[in-house]
Amino acid sequence: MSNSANLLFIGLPGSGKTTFLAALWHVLSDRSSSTTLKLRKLSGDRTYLNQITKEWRECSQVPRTNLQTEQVVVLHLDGERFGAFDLSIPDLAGEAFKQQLTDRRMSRHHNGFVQDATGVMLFLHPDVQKGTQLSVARRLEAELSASQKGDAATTSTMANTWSPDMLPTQAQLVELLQFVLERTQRRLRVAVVVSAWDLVDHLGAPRAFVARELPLLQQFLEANDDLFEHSIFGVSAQGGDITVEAKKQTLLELDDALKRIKVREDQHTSQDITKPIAWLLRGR
Ligand SMILES: Nc1nc2c(ncn2[C@@H]2O[C@H](COP(=O)(O)OP(=O)(O)OP(=O)(O)O)[C@@H](O)[C@H]2O)c(=O)[nH]1
Ligand SMILES: [Mg+2]
Repeated sequence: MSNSANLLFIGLPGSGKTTFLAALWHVLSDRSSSTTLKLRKLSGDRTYLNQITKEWRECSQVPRTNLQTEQVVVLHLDGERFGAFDLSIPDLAGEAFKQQLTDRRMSRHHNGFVQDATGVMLFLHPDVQKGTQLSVARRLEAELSASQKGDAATTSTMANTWSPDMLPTQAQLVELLQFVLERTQRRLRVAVVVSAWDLVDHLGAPRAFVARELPLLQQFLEANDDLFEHSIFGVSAQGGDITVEAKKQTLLELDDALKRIKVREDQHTSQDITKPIAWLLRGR
């Protein structure tokens, strides 16, 4: 295995990319738990990681990433059967991915990250109801019947106000994956991470969740197994909903912040947040 690797985190705004990185850095720098990947040494500029991890430890919301605050994080790691290697992960802004959907193009900057990527982590927040439920079906029906009636005023506002937000989340995620796949010759691994897993853990395994809530995404993942391998993880990086004061207090009172983290794959749950990364890197 070569001694460097690059991952690409993709996901819409608020899908949990920065929170994952913050929890990952806590676990790696704390070094007290047994994880598949471990921190080999501290070096380079860790200002950004330390800042987001401080927020994470205090159960405060990590700041939203925007085009100005995007950073590339470099981790010096080690792991059994991995050897020593340096892992780069850019923390990109969900806004930039939305922009890809609107513009139908990718910035040169992002394209560079795609070319370098050895694996892709696709984040989605489990609150995917928006854009997939009856509300959207009803609105589309209303718009269709307005256009059939030749209601010019309604149809012209429709045309003017179309935005990628009107696409169901699962269609947006398939598009984002397609943008990446079109631009790479490699056979990538894709780890789908359902973030905020604590909110939906009682509903079953991550794979079943995706099959039920995002069937188009699931079909896309399965139908393209000749292009890429995928796996689905449920990750609670924060441990619970910090906007609920009582929940936040419970999280803050834990004797060890590590206990907030849960990673589920099929029926197996652990606290090892490096697992999805290790799975991606085994594909190299
Ligand atoms: N309940 C719960 N909520 C979480 C968890 N992890 C993240 N969240 C919430 O989900 C949202 C994700 O936020 P970010 O991590 O900033 O998402 P992001 O993908 O970096 O977003 P952008 O920077 O806008 O691209 C926040 O509101 C978090 O509080 C979790 O483990 N449990
Ligand atoms: Mg972010």
